[in-house]
Amino acid sequence: MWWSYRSRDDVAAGGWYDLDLRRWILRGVTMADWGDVEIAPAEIPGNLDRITAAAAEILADGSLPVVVGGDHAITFPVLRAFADRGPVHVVQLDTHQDFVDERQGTRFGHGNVMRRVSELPFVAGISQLGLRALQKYAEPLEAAAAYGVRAVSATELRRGGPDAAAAVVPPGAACYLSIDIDVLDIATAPGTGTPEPGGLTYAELRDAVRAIASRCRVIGLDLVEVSPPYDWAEVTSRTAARLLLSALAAIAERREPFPSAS
Ligand SMILES: [Mn+2]
Repeated sequence: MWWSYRSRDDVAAGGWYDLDLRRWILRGVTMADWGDVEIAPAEIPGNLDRITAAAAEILADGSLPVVVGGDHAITFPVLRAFADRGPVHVVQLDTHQDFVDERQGTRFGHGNVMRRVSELPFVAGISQLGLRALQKYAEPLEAAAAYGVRAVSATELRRGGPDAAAAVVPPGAACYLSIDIDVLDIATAPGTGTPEPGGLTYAELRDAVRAIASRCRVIGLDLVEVSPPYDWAEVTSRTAARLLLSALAAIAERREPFPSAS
């Protein structure tokens, strides 16, 4: 999916009146569905390359990539498309750190993704918010700490609210936002592969995203790990869709240009 600030005659952009905010959101903002990236189940490097190429096309168009998954592994290949666009700070909302280097021969799965992201030379830092999973091994914890991850637990985020989210995001920086739906409580987002109790409410997550979007300059985002076959009554899908609209509205209100390729 891509989204453009530029007005386009062929796409209606009337926006929505948000009864909670008491104002119009996303008026004049156009969006378009870029389609799906074709995935071959047994061809991991090729899949990653196709995802990077698709994200690069969206960036070359001058639009904001909004990538919906699916497996959290996609964050790494999407970020590779930003290689020539200056330093990027990554903000991850997730139950898990996803910092495992290798497990059973896998280095590019959804549990490895932030480790691989940390190795990208243009990634200036990583903030992880909403953490609360149980973890068996110390090595990923130590690697994340050694890298200098700015971590905010689920409890810290709940108690500190949007200010706790904003505090770990560098002001004015170009940020890539990665939202793993399992940061929400298991009751709010049951349709995901590794749900956990003790997570955020929808409103807590939305307010954190708004705080992040007003603190830094979001240049791309993904929302991942929504799994419709595991869902009930479209609870997770509807929550994810509404969250994306709220996130895009907050990003649009900053109205700063995207970084161009150097
Ligand atoms: Mn994740």
